[in-house]
Amino acid sequence: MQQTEKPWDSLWINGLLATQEDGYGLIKNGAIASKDGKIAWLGPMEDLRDSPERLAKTVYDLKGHCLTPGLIDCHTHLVYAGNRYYEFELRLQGANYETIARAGGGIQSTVMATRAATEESLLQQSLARAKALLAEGVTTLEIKSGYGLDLETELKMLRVAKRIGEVLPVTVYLTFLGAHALAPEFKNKPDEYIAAVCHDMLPEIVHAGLAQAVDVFCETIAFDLAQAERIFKTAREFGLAVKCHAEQLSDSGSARLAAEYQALSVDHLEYLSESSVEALARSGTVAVLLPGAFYYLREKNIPPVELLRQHKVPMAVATDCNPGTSPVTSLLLMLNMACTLFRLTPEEALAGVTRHAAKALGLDKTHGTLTVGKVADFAIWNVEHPAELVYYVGFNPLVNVVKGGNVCHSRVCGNE
Ligand code: DI6
Ligand code: FE
Repeated sequence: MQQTEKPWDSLWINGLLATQEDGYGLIKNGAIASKDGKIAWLGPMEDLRDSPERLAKTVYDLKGHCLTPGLIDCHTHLVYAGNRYYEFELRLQGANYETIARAGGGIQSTVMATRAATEESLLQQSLARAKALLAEGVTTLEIKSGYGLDLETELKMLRVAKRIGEVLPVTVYLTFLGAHALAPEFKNKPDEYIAAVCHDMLPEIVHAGLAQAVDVFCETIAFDLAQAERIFKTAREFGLAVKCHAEQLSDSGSARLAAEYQALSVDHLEYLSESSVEALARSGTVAVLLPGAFYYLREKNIPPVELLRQHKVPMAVATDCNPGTSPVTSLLLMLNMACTLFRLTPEEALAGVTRHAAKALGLDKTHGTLTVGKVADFAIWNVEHPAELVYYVGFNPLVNVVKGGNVCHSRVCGNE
C-alpha cells in the first residue's frame, strides 16, 4: 500500500505557544509544525485537521511547556581576546570609564590582546561566550567587530564571528564597528582614521562578504557627529545597514543623525532627548536598551522609556556582551534588568529579545515571531507563562532549542 506523503516534517503538540505577534500572543494547548525549516502551521490543538502522526514525520510532545521564538541578542561584542577584570577593580576604587579610556586602558587594551591572539584562540575564547548565550535559548546573535581597528584584525574578528554561526546552531549577523575607538596608529588624527575606515577597511570587508551593517561609537570619548556621518554615508553607498552607539554617556544628537540615515537601530540611549525620540519614531528605527552596561557603569540616567513608549518606538533589549562595560552572557538576566532598572513591562522586555530584536537586525520578515513562513527557530521552556522568563534571576528554565526545524539539544539543562 502506498504511504501518502505527510505534509509536515515535525510537529510539536500540547504546548503553550507565545507567538510574540501581538503582545505575548498566547495560544493555550497549541501545536506548531515545521516543513523545510520554516513554520508551516500553528494553532490550537483542536484545529489540527488529522491525528499528529498522520500529519508529521516526527511528533514531539511539549507536555505543557511554553514555546517562544528563539531569542535574539541583537547587540554583542562577544569576539575579543583577554578580559578586563583589573579595570573592574580600578573602577571599584573610583576610576571611571572615561578616565580609564583616556589613560590608554579600556578598549585599547582589548585591541592589543585581540590583535595578538591567533584566529583559533580568538575563536575558542569567543565560542565559550556564544555557548553561554545559546544555553539560554538564543538562536540569532549579532556580533560586532571593533577590537582590531586595523584591516587585518577586523577581518580576523569577523571571520571568527562568521565561524561561530557555522559551528553552533545560531544565525550570526555581522556588524563592522571599525569606528569603535581611535586606532593607536592614528593618535590625534581621528579624521584620518575615519577616512581609513571608509576607504581602506570597509571596501575590503564588503568584498570579503563579512558585514551586513556598519556601526559607530558616537561619543565624547570616541567619534563626533561629522565623523559618524561620514561612516553612515559610506555604509549606505555600500548598501549596508546603519547602526549607532548613541547617547550612552551624553546627548550628542547621534541618534537623530542615525535616524536620518534610516538606521536599523540606535543603541544605549541613556541621554536620548525627546526630539530624538520623535526622529526615531519617524524613521522606524529600533531603540536598543542595554541594561548590562547601565548596571556595570553604575549609570544614573535611565533611557526615556516612557517617551519611547508614547511615540511607539520599538524597544529591543540586548546583552552588549563586551569585556569592558558589560561582561554579560545572560540574555535572561537582561530581561529582568530591563524591567527592574528601566521599568519595561515583562511583555515589552520579551518583545525586546524577539520581535523588536529581529527588527533591529532587519530580520523581521523571517525571525522574531511564531508566524507561518518564518524560520522555525524556537526555545522551549519549563514555565507556566512567558513572564516567568523575566522574573527569575540566575535560574534557567530552558528545556530545548529548535533551530531551522531541527531539535538542537535535548534536556540541555535538565529541566524537562
Ligand atoms: N559602548 C560600550 O558599552 C562598549 N563599546 C561601546 O561602544 C564598551 C567596549 C569596551 O569597553 O570594551
Ligand atoms: Fe556596544
